Amino acid sequence: MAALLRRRTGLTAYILVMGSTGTGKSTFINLASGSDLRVGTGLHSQTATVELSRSFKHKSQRIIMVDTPGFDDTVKSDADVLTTIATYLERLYRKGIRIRGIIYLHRITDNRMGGTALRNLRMFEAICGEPAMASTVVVLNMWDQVQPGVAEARETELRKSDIFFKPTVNAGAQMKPHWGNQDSAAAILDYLVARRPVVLKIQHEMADEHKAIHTTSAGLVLLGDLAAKELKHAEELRRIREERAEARSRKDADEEGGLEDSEKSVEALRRKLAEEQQRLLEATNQASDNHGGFHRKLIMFLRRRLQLGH
Ligand SMILES: Nc1nc2c(ncn2[C@@H]2O[C@H](COP(=O)(O)OP(=O)(O)O)[C@@H](O)[C@H]2O)c(=O)[nH]1
Ligand SMILES: [Mg+2]
Repeated sequence: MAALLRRRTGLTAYILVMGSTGTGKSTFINLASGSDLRVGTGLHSQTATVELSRSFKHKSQRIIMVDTPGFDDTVKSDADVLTTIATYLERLYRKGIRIRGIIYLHRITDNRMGGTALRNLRMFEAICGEPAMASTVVVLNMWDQVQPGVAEARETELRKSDIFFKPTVNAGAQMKPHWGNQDSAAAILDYLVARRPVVLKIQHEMADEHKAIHTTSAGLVLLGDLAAKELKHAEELRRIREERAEARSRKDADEEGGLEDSEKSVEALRRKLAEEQQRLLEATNQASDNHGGFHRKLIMFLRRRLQLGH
C-alpha cells in the first residue's frame, strides 16, 4: 500500500500557484482542474490557507495544483501567510514530494507595480529561489480588461524592466499569456509538467539547513519590509505629536482632539506591526544560536525593541 502510494505521489506533478490576492489564482486552478475553490473580489474570497485542487489528469499526467494566499496584509498578516506557505512546503519536501512547476500570476491590468504587487513578487522570488525559475511560468492574465495596444506595451515593460520580471525571465522563467480559456491553461500546464522537479529555496533552507522561518531569505525580506513600514509610522507619529503640541499651545481643543485620534490609530498600527514581527520570531523551529552574527544581531535588536514597545 505504502509503495503504491509512493509510486502514485511520485507520478503526480505538483504545481505551485502564487501571486497577489485577486490575480486569479483560484480561477485558473478551477479552470485547469475542474475544482471548486472559492473565487471572488471581496475579503471573504481570500484564500487564507494553502488549498489543493482535486487530483486531475492532463493528457496522461496526473496533477495537483497548490493554491496559496497572497501577501496582502488584510485577512492574515504577511508573517502568518509566510508561515502558512513555508510550513506547507517544508512538509511536502519532507514527505519526498517535489514541486514540478510554478505559476506566478500577474494581471496585465496592473499598470504600476504598487506596494502589494512588488511585495508579492519579492516574496515569491525569495521563497522559490533562482534555480526554480527554470520551472516557472509568469502568467499574465485579464487581457480582456485593457485595450490591445496598451496591453502589449505593458507586457514589454513587465518583461524588460529590472524591478518587474526581467530578473525572473533572465533566471529562466517563461512569460506566457492566459486568455481565460481551457486551451491557454492547457498550454501552460504542457510546459510545466515537462520540467524537472525542483527544490525550492525555502524548502532547502528549512529542511536541510534547519533555518528558522525568520532567518530564511523570505523571512528576512519580510522583516526588512516590516522595518521600513515601522520607520514610516515612527515618522508620522513624530509629525502628529509636533502638530498636537502646536495645537495645544494655540489652545485649539478641536484640532488637538482630532490629532489625538490620529496618534492613537498610528500607535495601533505600530503595535500591530510589532506583534507581526513577534509572531514571525515565534514561528521558529530552531534556536537562533546556530545562525550567523548578522541574523543574531537582527533578532536581538527586534526582541529588545518589542520589549520596549510593550
Ligand atoms: N477578466 C478576467 N477576470 C478574471 C480572470 N481570472 C480571474 N478573474 C476574476 O478576478 C477575481 C479574482 O479571482 P480569484 O481567482 O479569486 O483570485 P485569487 O485571489 O488570486 O485566487 C474574480 O472576480 C475573478 O472572476 C481572467 O482571466 N480574466
Ligand atoms: Mg484565491
